[in-house]
This record gives sequence, structure tokens and C-alpha cells, in this order.
Amino acid sequence: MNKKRVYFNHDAGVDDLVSLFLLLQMDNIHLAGASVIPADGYLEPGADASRKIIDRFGRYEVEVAKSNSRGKNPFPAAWRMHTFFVDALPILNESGTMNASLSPLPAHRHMIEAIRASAEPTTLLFTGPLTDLARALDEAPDIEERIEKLVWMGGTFEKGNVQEPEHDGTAEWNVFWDPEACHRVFQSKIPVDLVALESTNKVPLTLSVRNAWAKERNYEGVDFLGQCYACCPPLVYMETNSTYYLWDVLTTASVGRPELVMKREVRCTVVPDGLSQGRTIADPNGRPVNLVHDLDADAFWAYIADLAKKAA
Ligand code: AGV
Ligand code: CA
Repeated sequence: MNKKRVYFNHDAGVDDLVSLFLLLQMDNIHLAGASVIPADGYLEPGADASRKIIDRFGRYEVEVAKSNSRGKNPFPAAWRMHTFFVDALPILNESGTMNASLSPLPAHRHMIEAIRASAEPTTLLFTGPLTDLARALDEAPDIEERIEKLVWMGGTFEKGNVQEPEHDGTAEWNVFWDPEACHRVFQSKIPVDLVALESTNKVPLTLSVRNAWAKERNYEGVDFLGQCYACCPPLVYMETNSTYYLWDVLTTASVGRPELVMKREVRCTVVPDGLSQGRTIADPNGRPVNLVHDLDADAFWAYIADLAKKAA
């Protein structure tokens, strides 16, 4: 089978690390490298957890790189602590070793090298801010035409999820962390598939999802899903800013199985600074993105459970 070549940059949240786990199970994907940016997570445990996931659940070598990028607006520390939880899971520490190689290069340079290393175009999967991609495009403009497309979890055209003192609440966090990086990437000609906040409305992390995973925890991979998400508090009586959706996992699943989602073109711009910084706005004169506006939720849940069952 002709495998699609993918480079993954994530920001060490729970769903970012689960995404790495699932990517490694996809037969039709070759993961050409992974990197970690310390946005909605911490860098050291993020890189360690990534390497342990590759060791424990991967079937081929994948190198990990650490980003040295820093954002404009830091994520809440309470959310970022999730990285330590995943890194400390017993299943990732049973062997007591960490073999997957760690690149000496910072993430953006690691990605440049990975893109240049193949004659075949590379698909970029980003589940955090776009800072490393913006820097890579500035340093190595030649990579732009070698990128098949960017599949990104970021933005919203409806309600934002940033609740910070000097912000009006219109932005999504991955854009808010570094609005200028998004602006830079939007200036490129790279095709963008966008999983925005509203794209994931049909895939909230409900108790019934958790219970279905619990029932199948005899599969190590399904148990791993449940264990990872156990650090996100299951609040059932209120929809809050801490209600979890499968933001990054849907984005990742759409790379492995594009038929799961429906997309339509939206032209948009991003607000680079000020009270609405990081807000993405539909604008007929803006750059086109392919927004995921609907999906087959049942097929999505079945797909990720099947992938998890294949993990050994
Ligand atoms: O805005 C969604 C992004 C996704 O990349 N992240 C979580 C996913 O990794 C930020 C985020 C929004 N709400 C959160 C988030 C929450 N309640 N806990 C942790 N992170
Ligand atoms: Ca993320």
C-alpha cells in the first residue's frame, strides 16, 4: 500500500498524545517525524511521553524533536499539567527505558529536514499552535511547495474558548497562543484543512464514551485511551470551559480516514493583536481554508476504537 507521509507537531495535551498513539496504528500512514511545542502542555514530559508512546505502541522508528518556540499568551497551567499525568502512566513506564531517538534539532528545523528528505510531498498535522510552521516557512521558503497540505486543529467561526482578563472571548486557544504565527501561515499558499472548535461539536467526551472504553479495557490500547482521558474531569451537570471534545483526535482521524468528515471552503482572516487577538473571521477577501462542518460521529468512534484495539 502506498502510505501517506505525515509530519506531526503537537502541544502535549491529552488529546495530542492520544493522537500520536492513534497515528502510529494507521496502516495507511507513514509518520515521518514528530515534534512537541510547549503550549497546552510542558516540553520535557511532552517529549518523553511521545518517545515512550512510540516505544510502547509504534512499529517503526520515529524521531522526536523539541520546539524552542514560545507563545504570546500562555495556556492555563492547570491544563498544561496533563502532560505530566500521561508521561507518568505505568503502561508507558513499565520497560523503564526510552529508546525512540530525540533530535538535536529544534522542532521547526527538524520538520524542515523531514520535509526536504523525501521527494514525495508531506502532509503536516498540527494539533497545537502554528509557531513552528511559521518559523520553518520563514527560514526555509523552499519547503512550501513540498507540503501537500496542513491539517490543523485551530480557530473558530462561532464561539471562542479563551477566557482571559484582557480578551473578548472570540478566539480559539491554539490561535490565541500565537496569533501572528497563524497570520504567517495564512499568507502561504499551503492548502489548509481546518478542524475548528465547532467542527467537534458532535464528538464530546461523554460518560457513555468513557464507559464504552472501560468495557473494552482488556485491550491495552483501549485501556490507554481511557487512562489518558481520566485526567480530564468528567463534569456531567454543566457544560463548562473544561468540557472535553475530541478536538485533536478528530483532526488526526481525518488524516487517516478523510471520508469521516465533510468540508466546505471558507475564506478567512485572523486578528493579529488587541482585545480579539487570535479571532478567526470569515471574510470573502480572506484566504481559503477547508472547514470541517460535519462528520459521521458513529464511524469516528468505531474507527478510533478499532485503531486502539490493534495496538499491542
Ligand atoms: O482549543 C482546543 C485545543 C486542542 O488542541 N486545546 C485542547 C486540544 O488539545 C486547548 C483546550 C481547550 N479547552 C481545554 C484545552 C481544556 N478544558 N483543557 C485542556 N486544553
Ligand atoms: Ca492540542
